Amino acid sequence: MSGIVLHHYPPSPVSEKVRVCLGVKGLDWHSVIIPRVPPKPKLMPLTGGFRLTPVMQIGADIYCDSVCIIRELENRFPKPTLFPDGDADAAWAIGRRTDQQMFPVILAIVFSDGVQNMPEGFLEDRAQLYFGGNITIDSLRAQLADKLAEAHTHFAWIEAALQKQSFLGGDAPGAADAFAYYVTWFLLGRYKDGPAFLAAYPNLMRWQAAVKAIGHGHPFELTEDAALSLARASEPLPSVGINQNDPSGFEADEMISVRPENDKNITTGRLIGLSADRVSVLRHDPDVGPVAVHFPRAGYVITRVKA
Ligand SMILES: N[C@@H](CCC(=O)N[C@@H](CS)C(=O)NCC(=O)O)C(=O)O
Repeated sequence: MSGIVLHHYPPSPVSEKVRVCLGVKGLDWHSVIIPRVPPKPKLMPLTGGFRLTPVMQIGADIYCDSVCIIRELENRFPKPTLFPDGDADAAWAIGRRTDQQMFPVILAIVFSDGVQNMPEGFLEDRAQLYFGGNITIDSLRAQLADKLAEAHTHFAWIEAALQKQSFLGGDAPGAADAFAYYVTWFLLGRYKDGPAFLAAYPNLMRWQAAVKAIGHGHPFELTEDAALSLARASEPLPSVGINQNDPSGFEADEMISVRPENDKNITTGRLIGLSADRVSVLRHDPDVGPVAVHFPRAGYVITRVKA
């Protein structure tokens, strides 16, 4: 077994991005289904506060955010690569575009359809997380035409990119496909007019069927309690050093807190790793003992905790 534990839930689009990468690599992994809204009492001992989905665990190392997860998958399981054309930067640029420009637009479109069969508190929670609190279904409906127009701009670009090649990185699938697929999957599956909207893009529809056919590798169900036991029985990997050129001036072993730019929940711990791509803290949890929690550097706010 690979040792990978993915904490996720099936309808999570960002988790779908990671599941496709697991499929491209053909990995086996443990699947832990977590709640769709807080509280997430059995995830918190691992992340120390971070509540977004997905989270990847390998032993006592916890990887928060799909960007951090996918980088770690490529580090630990390099073959087959997620960057078949050798241009990882180009793939990550597509990822930034789909995460930062497309995902918010698709969210607004999907939510304008209303939310049926959702857990209690779902709409209030997501309104706060994604729209800063001040939205209603009616206000989203009022913007729908603009959001659909913006979505066309992005999907037309994917359609054009797929004109002469099977996948976004060439003949073989990779991370760029996962990055563009998850927003397509979200629109197709959760917006009632999504299939009609995307029917205008034949290359994209052919491609999305091919990415879907890749699957998710080999998931095996695991309970949240079993995942906590795995962390308890493991030691985090050794720290990886501090980038002295980081503009923050943070030093090894300082107590810091880390949170996503769009969320108030913080994770506090001792700084054990800082690079251009990643910030890592070590925390001691009463339930599971020492855990290293890793985040992307970009898009996260790091604060020094006063002693
Ligand atoms: N930047 C994060 C975004 C993750 C995200 O927004 N995930 C959604 C689910 S698709 C989420 O966390 N929703 C709230 C929740 O699951 O509690 C990443 O790439 O992992």
